[in-house]
Amino acid sequence: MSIKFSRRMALSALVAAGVAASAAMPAFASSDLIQLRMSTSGSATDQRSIAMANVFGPAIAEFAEFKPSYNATLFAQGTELAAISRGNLEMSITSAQELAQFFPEFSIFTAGYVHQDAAHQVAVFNDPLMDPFKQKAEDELGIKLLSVMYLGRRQVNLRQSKEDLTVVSPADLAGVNLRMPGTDAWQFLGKALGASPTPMAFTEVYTALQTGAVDGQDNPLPTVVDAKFYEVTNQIVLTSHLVDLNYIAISNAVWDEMTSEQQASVQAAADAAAESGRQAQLQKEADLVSFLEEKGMSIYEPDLAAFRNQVQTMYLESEFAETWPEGVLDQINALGN
Ligand code: KDO
Repeated sequence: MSIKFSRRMALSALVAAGVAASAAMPAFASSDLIQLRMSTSGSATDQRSIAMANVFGPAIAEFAEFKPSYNATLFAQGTELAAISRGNLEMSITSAQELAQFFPEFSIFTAGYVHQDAAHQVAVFNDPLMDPFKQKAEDELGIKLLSVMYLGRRQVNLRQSKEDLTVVSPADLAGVNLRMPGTDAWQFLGKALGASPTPMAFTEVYTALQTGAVDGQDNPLPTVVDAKFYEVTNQIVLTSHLVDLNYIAISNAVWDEMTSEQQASVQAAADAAAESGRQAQLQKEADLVSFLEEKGMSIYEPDLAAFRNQVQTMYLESEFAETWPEGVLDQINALGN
């Protein structure tokens, strides 16, 4: 595992140019409504997308046109932040893993078994400990993080039947070719689980599972259902290794052109959308075990202490932990149960 500081430096130059370019090109269309194009790799039926379309968009419709685009059709997964910085996009539903490519310290929010639940994510996001992280994204990337969205507890989802492979501890995942999204922080999480991680964009995962190009993937239960991964896999191991989040991200240049009333409306709309999506996703997580069992999936808990011990130890001994600001992990833990 290596953290690519050199890439970060290269990206800083690109971003500096992009921020300047975006400032010169305000995102106003002839209609005078502020144009807010949002690119996400999520589907239109994902709860985060639904919340943005049904709560965020209508709440700001008086002065802004919210134009979401799904399934990474506008920008490929992981390229949205650079697109916003260059002034080619106004919004995305981004991840800490993507931000960690620019700012390695964001990897603290990507580490397994750090966030405890949805409420803990909100407490962390709204705590002053987040201020330097948010400020850096604004200053160096031209991106404002508006609110935190709940994606859910990531579980290990495999093609093998439970009879052929029962996963009790990380040792059982040795040699398992586990698709993880394509950044260093994601790949490390796959390794920490004991698997052999393979980088792949989300939109390619169904086919890769169907053809056997990978043995499995990890995502929360609502995503397994939304993307129909249950059609091409046989078991889910409830590792809950990452209580996963996304941030609602918006271009700073566009934000700065809004009036303070518009900014307040956008902020309130983002918070309301995040809350609505969070409640919907939590409900789905609770409901979907029986749905998936009816579809023939084996769903079971492994030795959670064994997974937690291995994952936490590997993170603390990693180069990632060296980038975490002093004391922040303790502050995060203190905000939990
Ligand atoms: C994924 O690629 O597995 C992931 O769950 C990563 C998340 O950060 C998020 O981008 C998500 O995909 C997509 O929105 C699809 O749900």
